[in-house]
Amino acid sequence: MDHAAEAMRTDLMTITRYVLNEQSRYPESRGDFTILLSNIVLGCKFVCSAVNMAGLAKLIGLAGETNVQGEEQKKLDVLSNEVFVKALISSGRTCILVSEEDEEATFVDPSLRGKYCVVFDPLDGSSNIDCGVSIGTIFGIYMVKDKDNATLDDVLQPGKNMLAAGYCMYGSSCTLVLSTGSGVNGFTLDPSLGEFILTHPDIKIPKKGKIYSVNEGNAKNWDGPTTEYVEKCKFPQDGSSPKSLRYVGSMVADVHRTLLYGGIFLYPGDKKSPNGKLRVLYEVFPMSFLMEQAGGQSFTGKQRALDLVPTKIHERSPIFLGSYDDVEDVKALYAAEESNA
Ligand code: FDP
Repeated sequence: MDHAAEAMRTDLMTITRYVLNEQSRYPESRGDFTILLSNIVLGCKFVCSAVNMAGLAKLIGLAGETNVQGEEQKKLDVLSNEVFVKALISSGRTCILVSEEDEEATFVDPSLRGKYCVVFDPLDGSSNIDCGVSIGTIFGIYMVKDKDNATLDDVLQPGKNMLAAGYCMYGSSCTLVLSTGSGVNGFTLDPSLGEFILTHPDIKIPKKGKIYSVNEGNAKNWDGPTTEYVEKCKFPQDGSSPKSLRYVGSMVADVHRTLLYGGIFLYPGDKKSPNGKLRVLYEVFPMSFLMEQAGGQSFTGKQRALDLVPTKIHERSPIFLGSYDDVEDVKALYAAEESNA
């Protein structure tokens, strides 16, 4: 028997153990972040189990229908939102919540307030639920300035001020990818233990990739640099091989593949939607934070994505993120367009 290998296999690094280890590096820490994170993890486990049941939705009425008992059931995205909002508030560690599902920000009752603001999309890519394609939860965490005088400005901050960001992908396995500002780690849910186990330590995105990921159905309305970039992916002029196209249409799945295999994910602005589709606070920022922490880049077409200062909680922005060199190519095309203007 290989005792060293056996010891490794039985020495499980759960996400809670990982965060507690991180916390021990800060003697002043009182465990608030660990408590907040364990409530986020609880929300992810709940949504994972609900998503796994989605195929049975017609039978048991998970998808906004009436179930066999004649009870009205909530749609999965609405249900996921309720679970996250309740888990976050009950943690006693949050102050302001911004959810994709809620038009207004939630200011937590002063008696339950803590120091963190959480921005999140409880079930991103929800148009994919009914066909069983991977979907996910995305979140970012800020620190409030003064919890007794919290204002929207506490969340309308550039992404570079986030303390942590992550996503949980509900796919062939349930994977939670997290950065607390010192690298990126991936944890996979072991359903038999009900625990997220560290399976992808210190994720680094390849410096250059072989895949581009975009909704090409919008090409007719793209601007010059985006059109030129995608053309270069298909017909490279420098002797390199063309890139492969992969597009799930579910941001968490497309970004997860980009992070692991390298390449670029783009949702550009176009003539119909100059700001693109994706939301700054709970899609663009957390994914950009993870990309940079993994050694990649994220660009809006004008600037580093994490430098953006949102003025509205549901603001959108064009986004190009992924391998360092691939994003560098996009930046060069936008710079060339600007210098020709
Ligand atoms: P969805 O509309 O299914 O909720 O922002 C949401 C999102 O999915 C992303 O997850 C995904 O990357 C994008 O929209 C897909 O948009 P297109 O259908 O326009 O390609």
